[in-house]
Amino acid sequence: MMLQELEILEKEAREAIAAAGGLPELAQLKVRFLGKKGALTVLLRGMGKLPPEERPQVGERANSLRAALERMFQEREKALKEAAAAVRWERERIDVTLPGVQFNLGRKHPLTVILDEIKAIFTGLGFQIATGPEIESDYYNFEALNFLSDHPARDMQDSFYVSPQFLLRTHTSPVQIRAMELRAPRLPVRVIAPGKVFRRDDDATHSPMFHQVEGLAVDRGISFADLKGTLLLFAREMFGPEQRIRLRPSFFPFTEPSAEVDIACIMCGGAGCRVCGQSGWLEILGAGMVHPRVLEAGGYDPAEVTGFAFGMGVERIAMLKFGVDDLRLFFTNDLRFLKQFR
Ligand code: 2NM
Repeated sequence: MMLQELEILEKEAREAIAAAGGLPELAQLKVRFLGKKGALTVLLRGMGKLPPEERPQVGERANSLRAALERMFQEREKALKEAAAAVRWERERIDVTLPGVQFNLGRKHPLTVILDEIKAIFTGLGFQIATGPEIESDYYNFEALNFLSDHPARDMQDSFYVSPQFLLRTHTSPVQIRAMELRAPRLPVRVIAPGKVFRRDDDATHSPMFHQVEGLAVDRGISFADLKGTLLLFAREMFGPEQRIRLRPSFFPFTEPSAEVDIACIMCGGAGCRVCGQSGWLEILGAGMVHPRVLEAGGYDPAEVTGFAFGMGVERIAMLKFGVDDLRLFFTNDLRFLKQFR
């Protein structure tokens, strides 16, 4: 009778263990069949009512059933754990042979490349970098720079005025005036002013916004030779150690004397070609000795100090160095163009 009950219990347990869908369910079944108040324990308590000769056989059967069920629980637990791990692996595994996520590295704009190079050359010579507002007063943009009140550059047609007194700066020279004002009467002054400037033209060779770097050195005894030496060194660092320059007389309101500075053509080396219009020379800079009235506007006494100044267009230098023939390419942001520069 009792053996029969054990048999039924075994069948019931086997089926329940096989059907258990998860570990919590399996743990519950273990309590139900093998726990202190479980089915097997309850059955064994009834052994006392058996005739003594039947007890060993039933006891043996009960013990082996307990061992068999414990083994089944263990195996089922292992199988459920493995199944769960396999599911997790399928869901989380990383296929390292898959192509990576493509991301495009940015890079410097070609004008920034050139601007950074120019800055490095002049900071290496002891110049400091000065910046100032892009909207300037008539005073800083023209008056302090010795432009006469009827100078054509002051014309509404040539500049972007935002009011009768204020305009988008047409050069970075006003930054030099501000730098002198801040530093006077201390010496020396050695600054470069890089930045955006604005003029009212727009064609293949002129953009309404372009970039300039202007330089200024003020001290006792600064000479035109200091200017020439500085510009020659710049040309050689920028265009190669053999680079030659030449200076031609010119005129600017803010310098006297003034000069246009050429470098030997970087295409033909001076022989004459299409790039230099057969002249062998390329104009890259304007320069001169700072006008006494400009030194005065900056807070310096022109009887005590002299200074040189120069200015260059960043786009022009970038076009020459990179062989770009249309200025507008720098501003249309076509990636096919921009990706060609390091
Ligand atoms: C140029 C050419 C010559 C220049 C002058 C000054 C200042 F403010 F110090 F007077 N800064 N830059 C200068 C001189 C700029 O650009 C073609």
